[in-house]
Amino acid sequence: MDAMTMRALLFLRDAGTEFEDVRYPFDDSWAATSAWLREKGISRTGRVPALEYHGTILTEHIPILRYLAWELGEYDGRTSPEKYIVDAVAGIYVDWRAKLPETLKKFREAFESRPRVKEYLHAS
Ligand SMILES: N[C@@H](CCC(=O)N[C@@H](CS)C(=O)NCC(=O)O)C(=O)O
Repeated sequence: MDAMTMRALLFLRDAGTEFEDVRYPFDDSWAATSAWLREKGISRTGRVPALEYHGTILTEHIPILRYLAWELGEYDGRTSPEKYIVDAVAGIYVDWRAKLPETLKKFREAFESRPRVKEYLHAS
């Protein structure tokens, strides 16, 4: 399961909300599945996570979490300063998440360029 879907599922579990967990294989069949999800109106973007909540289709994991927080009356701040903190942390997370692939790529390159790792990788 991808990390974005995991966050939405953890949120639903923590909130004690009952839900049906439907998963799709992320393999060669994904392009057809994604088109089918769009066609059926299950996901507007053809991406996951997608949540149907009381008849409303929600995509984009952070807006899904915000929507659930508003609906449940939990997890969001109560005052403007509290709401600001929740939003600021979400903004920092979104920025961090956007840079993650690049960060992981750099980390992998640095790791794989270490002499012993290089030697191990090129053995056999
Ligand atoms: N901005 C979206 C991104 C969702 C996303 O990229 N989901 C991936 C799984 S982690 C996906 O559906 N990838 C398949 C695709 O892009 O066709 C969000 O925050 O929920």
